[in-house]
Amino acid sequence: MNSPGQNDSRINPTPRHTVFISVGSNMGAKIDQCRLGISRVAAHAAIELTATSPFYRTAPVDYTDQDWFVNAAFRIETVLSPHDLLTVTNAVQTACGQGVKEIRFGPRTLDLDLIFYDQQVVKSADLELPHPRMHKRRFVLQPICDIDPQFRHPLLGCSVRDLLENLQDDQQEVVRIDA
Ligand code: PH2
Ligand code: MG
Ligand code: MG
Repeated sequence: MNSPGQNDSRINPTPRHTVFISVGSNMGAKIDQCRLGISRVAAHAAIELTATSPFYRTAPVDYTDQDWFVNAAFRIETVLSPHDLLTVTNAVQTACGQGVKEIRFGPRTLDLDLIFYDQQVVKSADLELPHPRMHKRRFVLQPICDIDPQFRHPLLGCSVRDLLENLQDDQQEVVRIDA
C-alpha cells in the first residue's frame, strides 16, 4: 500500500540537524556567561544539547588590544532551520547583555557563532555556513575537535582534526581550563 518513502516520512516527518556552535566571552564572569549561553540555547523546546567541549582561555585574535577570552563549543540536534536557529542564538546573546553594534572582533559579554549545520553551505547577508573564519581559528577548532575530530568541513573537504593539525599560527594561544 504505502511506498517505503511515504512510510519513512511518517516515521520521521521533521528531519533533525546536527549543529556546532562556538561560544565566547571576554567581559565580566566569562565562564559563567558561556555556561549561561549554552544552557539558554539548550532550553529551547526544539533544541537538544548533545555535547559540550571543555573550556579554554584564549588569546584574542584579529583585534588583539582586548582581554583574553573564554571559549568553548557545543553540539546540538534541532529541527530549526539555520535562520531560525540564528534568531534563537541572537536572542540569547541579547538577553545575556550582548549589545547589537559591537566593535568588529572587539570585546563581548557573550558571543554565539553558528559554525556547522550538517554539511550545509549557506551564504546570506546575516549568516554564512560554515563560519567563514572557523578554519583559521584555534579557539574554534580545538573545542570542536574535542567533541568530534572526524567531522568534515563541507567546502574544504577535510576533518576538523586535519584543520587543527595544519594550523600554522603559534601565536593563537589556547589553554585548557581544568574544572
Ligand atoms: N572572537 C572574536 C574576535 N577574537 N578571539 C578569541 N580568542 N576568542 C573569540 O571568541 C574571539 C576572538 C569576534 O567574535
Ligand atoms: Mg565571534
Ligand atoms: Mg558572533
